[in-house]
Order: sequence, then C-alpha cells, then structure tokens
Amino acid sequence: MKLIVTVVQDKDAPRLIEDLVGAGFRATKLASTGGFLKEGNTTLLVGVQDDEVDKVLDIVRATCRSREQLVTPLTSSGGAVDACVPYPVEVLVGGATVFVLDVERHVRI
Ligand code: 2BA
Repeated sequence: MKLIVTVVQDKDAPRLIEDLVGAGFRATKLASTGGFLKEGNTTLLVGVQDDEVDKVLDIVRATCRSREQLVTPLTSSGGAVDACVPYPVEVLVGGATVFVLDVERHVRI
C-alpha cells in the first residue's frame, strides 16, 4: 500500500477531491501553508493499493495546473534604501507537489 501526499493550490482542491472520491478513492484534506509564499495551500492524503498510484497521479495531472504568482520579497533592514526597494517577482507555483510513501501498516477500526 502507498500513501500519496499531494500539495496543491487551494483553487484546485475542491475539484481534485471530487474527482478522486468520484473515482472511488478515499482522501483526507489538510489545510497547509507553503513555506516560501506563506500562503494557504491544500495537502491531500490518499491511501491506495500499489497498482492504483498511477491512476491517482493521472487525476492530479488532469485537475491541477501551474499558475504564476507575484511575490514581493521582504526588504533587508539597514541597507541603502535604493538597494532594498522590493520589486515583485513572479514565481511559477506548480500544479501539484506529490510524494508517494510506502505504508508499513494500515488499520481501519
Ligand atoms: P511554497 O513553499 O509557498 O512555494 C511556492 C512556490 O514558490 C513553489 O512552487 C516554487 O515555485 C517557489 N519556491 C519555493 N521555494 C523557493 C525557493 N527557495 N526559491 C525560489 N522559489 C521558491 P512549487 O515548487 O510548485 O511548490 C508549491 C508548494 O508545494 C510549496 O509552497 C510547498 O507548500 C509545497 N512543496 C513544494 N516542494 C516541497 C518539498 N520539497 N517539501 C515539502 N513541501 C513542498
């Protein structure tokens, strides 16, 4: 068995959950925050049989998309003002960051 941990953008989460559950998978949604942007995102836990991993990845690929986001870097304190003016920069936030982990034991009580 595998545990698929998927970090996605909040905008894509409702449809992804709907499509996963619609395809017969079980999913747990966690509210999470990206370490870099410090903005909310969604982490899904999906426990599946080994041969179902690719099907889940196909659903994630079909549902989640990359988006460009403007980020304003924090200024450093103490430097010359003109060297520290924070210009927004664009980062490409991925459609999904996926980790596939081996599950040692799965018990439903
Ligand atoms: P954040 O950490 O908020 O990162 C959002 C986006 O900012 C990233 O998109 C990437 O394009 C950019 N970024 C992140 N760290 C950066 C850095 N040190 N320098 C420059 N740009 C940086 P994604 O790579 O698609 O990641 C989307 C979200 O997935 C992340 O949100 C984080 O919550 C999660 N994530 C990504 N990689 C991860 C990892 N190795 N471990 C745990 N969570 C991860």
